[in-house]
Amino acid sequence: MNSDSKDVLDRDRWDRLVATLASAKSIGVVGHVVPDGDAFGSMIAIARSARLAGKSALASFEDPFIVPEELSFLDTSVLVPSQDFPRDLDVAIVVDTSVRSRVGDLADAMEQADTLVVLDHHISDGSWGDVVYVDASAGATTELVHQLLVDLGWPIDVGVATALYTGIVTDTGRFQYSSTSSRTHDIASELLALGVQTDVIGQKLFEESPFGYYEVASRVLGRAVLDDERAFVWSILLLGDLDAADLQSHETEGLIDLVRMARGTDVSCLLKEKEDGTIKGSMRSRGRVDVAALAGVFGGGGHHNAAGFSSELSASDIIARISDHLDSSEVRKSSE
Ligand SMILES: [Mn+2]
Repeated sequence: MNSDSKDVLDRDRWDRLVATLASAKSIGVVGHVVPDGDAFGSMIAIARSARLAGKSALASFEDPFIVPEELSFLDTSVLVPSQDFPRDLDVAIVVDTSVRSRVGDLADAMEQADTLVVLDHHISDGSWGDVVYVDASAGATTELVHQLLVDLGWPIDVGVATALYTGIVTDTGRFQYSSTSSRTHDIASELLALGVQTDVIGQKLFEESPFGYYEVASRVLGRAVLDDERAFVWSILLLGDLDAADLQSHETEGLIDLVRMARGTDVSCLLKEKEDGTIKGSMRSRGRVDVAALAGVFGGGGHHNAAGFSSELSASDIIARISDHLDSSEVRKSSE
């Protein structure tokens, strides 16, 4: 397919997306499990803007129904627990993932809606949803949501703008990852003009943690292993660490940003023990290695520079497999 016909296809998909939402009277937005700033931002921006436009709208996500303290400045009034998600909606829209299993039990309820919409910036096979729009060049799903709300002509007040900005500032690593584009900054500029308080948001998101986080961070950093040969650094968070520090698992999302700091490394991995006996892995790359492909080894996925997976293997087996793949030509090839 040449790029012109791909553009036409994308245009068609986008027009269908806009038309579907424009004609909907009731809309339910769903983010992926354990929503991050982009998922919460996308959910809340769409639901709040839709309400301001006179629609019936709400947002939800899989239990546990927790809004992390660092996102408590968002308009949480549009959020309902997953058991209250309606089954008679005109449109159900999933944001920040395209994968059915990533919304948990809500998938069944979503599929009862007249039209199931997917809006995302992760590469996927596009097999789920009636109306699917995926743009992997977007720095955050909220960049796409912003364009959507503009094209719909729905109101963007300071509450909507704050939600949109939150998705952008978190998913682009404060405007520094390679996914950050001039478009990212253009949108942020518009949002600031609408009254978004970047200093207040920045402090909540990036400059605060519970004191117990110090204990957990010290344990995880103390266990870090540097594999010089493979330019690989990794560590593990044990279940007991959280109890010892009285910390919830959703409060450990930023730990990978500490683990990935080691100079001279390309790839980092943080493993986390889960209650159900599985291990969750977060991976980061400085750009040479495609960690989405690496996460794919365990059935996970993500972006070139940030990806994740869940596994029933032991920690040592997981690290051995990652090491093998870092040695293999396959990963090297995708890194060139
Ligand atoms: Mn995202």
